[in-house]
Amino acid sequence: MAGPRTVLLAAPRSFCAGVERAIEIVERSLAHGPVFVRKQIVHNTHVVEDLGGRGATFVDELDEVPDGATVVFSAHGVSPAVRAEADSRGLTVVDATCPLVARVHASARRAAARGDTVVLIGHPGHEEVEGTLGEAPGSVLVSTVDDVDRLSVPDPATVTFLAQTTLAVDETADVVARLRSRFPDARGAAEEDICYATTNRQDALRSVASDADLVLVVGSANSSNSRRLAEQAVRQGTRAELVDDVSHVRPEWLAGARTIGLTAGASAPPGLVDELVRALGGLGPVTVTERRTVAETVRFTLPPLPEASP
Ligand code: 0CJ
Ligand code: F3S
Repeated sequence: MAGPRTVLLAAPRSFCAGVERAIEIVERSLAHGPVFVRKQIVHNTHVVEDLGGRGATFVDELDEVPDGATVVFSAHGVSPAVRAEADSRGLTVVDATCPLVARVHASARRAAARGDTVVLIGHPGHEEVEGTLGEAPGSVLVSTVDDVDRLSVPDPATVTFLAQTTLAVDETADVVARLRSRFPDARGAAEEDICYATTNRQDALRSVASDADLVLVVGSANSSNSRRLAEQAVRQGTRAELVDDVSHVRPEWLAGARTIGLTAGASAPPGLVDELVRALGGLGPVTVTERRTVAETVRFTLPPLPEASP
């Protein structure tokens, strides 16, 4: 048995309103007939496995979807080219793009319409970034302050800054500061594109990580917002591990960790956190304390869903 431990639970943690909506969209669509989902509905192996077990078929691209079938677009959004392809194929589209991603897409379209070059702050290859870049042809992606220093745009006076919704708030502030010094006339408040759930989970973890010997983040390796949580704890000087679930926690990580900070990314089911707390309790006496920095009340309405098949 290990000695007494404290678990500091960061709150808010786990599912956000956009993820709850996306999962409900797939669940409700399944009630009407076969459902294909383009990409992972959210970046979480458990969510994808669970919906797969309930009948959803996950595909990488639309050419794997039969003509006339129902396809759900993931929470991360798609580029206009993907929408056009779905239209031309006669697919029934149910759009699970998070409304807060859709808001960034709308900003990108407005910027492109006035002739601005969109400078998007984000991570290369991420699905959300591909969707947003697609909304503004000629847009450019930057991830770091060094990228900003190397950046060249056709006209420095007509630039709009936007950001991926799941970035680290503190790192993004540094990139935006450098962008503003290079392009003082630019439009766009990129920091405001980082969504409430990302910001809240980072704030909550900040208050926990400084008092912890180890931080465990429940989330999948390809989840941007979950990875940002683990990186943030490390920047605060606390060891951190990102785990899909309790089975990935290595006993040696826990050695000497009297206080464990615990959080979960916006795509990680809350039950996985409960499971982890129970498992820690099985190793020795544990005091669990939740530290809440803010109450979340955001809820999103569902989009139109397919009619029941005859
Ligand atoms: O971009 C989003 C709409 C966030 C969705 C929820 O999180 P996740 O892990 O699926 O996506 P990220 O990789 O963007 O954090
Ligand atoms: Fe949307 Fe933010 Fe969640 S963009 S899906 S509310 S992490």
